[in-house]
Amino acid sequence: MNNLEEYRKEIEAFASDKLEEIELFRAKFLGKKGSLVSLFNEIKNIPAAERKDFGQGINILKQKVLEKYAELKEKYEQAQQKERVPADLTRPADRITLGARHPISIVTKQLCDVFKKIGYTIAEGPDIEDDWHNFGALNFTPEHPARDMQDTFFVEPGILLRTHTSPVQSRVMENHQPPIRVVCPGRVFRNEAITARAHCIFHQVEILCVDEHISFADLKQTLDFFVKEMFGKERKIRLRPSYFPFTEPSAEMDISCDICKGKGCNICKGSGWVEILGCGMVDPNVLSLNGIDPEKYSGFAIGIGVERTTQQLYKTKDIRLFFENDLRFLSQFESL
Ligand code: 2U9
Repeated sequence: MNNLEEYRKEIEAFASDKLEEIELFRAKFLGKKGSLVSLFNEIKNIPAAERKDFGQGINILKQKVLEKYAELKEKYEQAQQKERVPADLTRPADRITLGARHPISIVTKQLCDVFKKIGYTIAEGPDIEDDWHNFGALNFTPEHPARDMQDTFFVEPGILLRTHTSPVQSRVMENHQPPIRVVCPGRVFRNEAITARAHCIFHQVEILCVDEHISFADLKQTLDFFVKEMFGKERKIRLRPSYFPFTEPSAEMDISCDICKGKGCNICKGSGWVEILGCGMVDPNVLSLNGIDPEKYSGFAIGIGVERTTQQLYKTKDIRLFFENDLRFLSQFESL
């Protein structure tokens, strides 16, 4: 019992503001080889009559140690808190890493902006289309061999992933009478093998102009303006006759290849020219199919492949880079 009294005095007298000493105090009494453990082991040697008081005495000491330890630890932590240097509010903030816009988004916007300058408005439509808007309304009869030109992903019979953005223009004509001047950006899908030059998902920007007295000369003027705005005055262009079910006459427009400067490379298939777009006068039958009087109105349409345009502008050689989400590629583009 005398021992207990000694320990009580020692516990009550203990004081320290050093963490190490506080921890040692706790270990001295409560550790595996601590004084109180030894006292508990003593119980069996104490006469039965005194055993109860002895046991209670040890428990009281244990309680005192725990209280003292908690009190000193709390004081220590409060002191630490006060000593801590306040934050430097004038310190410049950490840099925020800005994401970059995808090159396809950058170029899609540039293409749309060129046409917005001359009075076109943007029209968009669904990626999943019906057979009528993707094919029927654009002069593809059910057995039309041109359907084979665009290998289609079908969702269910009659419902498909659009193979071009032309159904958007069909929907515009369905709902509006001329004058119509729309630019239609969007993602399109074709069941094609993925190579450096082709992908099963790609992007188009299509233009439709329908009004009274629209002629091929208006189309050529618009193409001329577009190429000068987009690629600069020094780029050469050439038009080649072509065929599309929805335009007559139709043409394809090439610009001189900027990657090899006309010498020939894998992008231009060695020709020095890159096909940038297709175009033509809207077939009168397409106007009729979409509720517009071909006797009164005529129009032209232009279809631009965004990936090809982007490759020309940024001199990238492999179309797959646009779809791989590799940050080493994507972070090279501007964020604004
Ligand atoms: C309507 C009427 C006519 C859209 C056109 C093209 C020519 C064309 C290609 C360019 C590159 C597709 O991505 S690409 O492979 N497009 O050549 N597209 S005329 O003509 C239309 C569209 C809608 C109602």
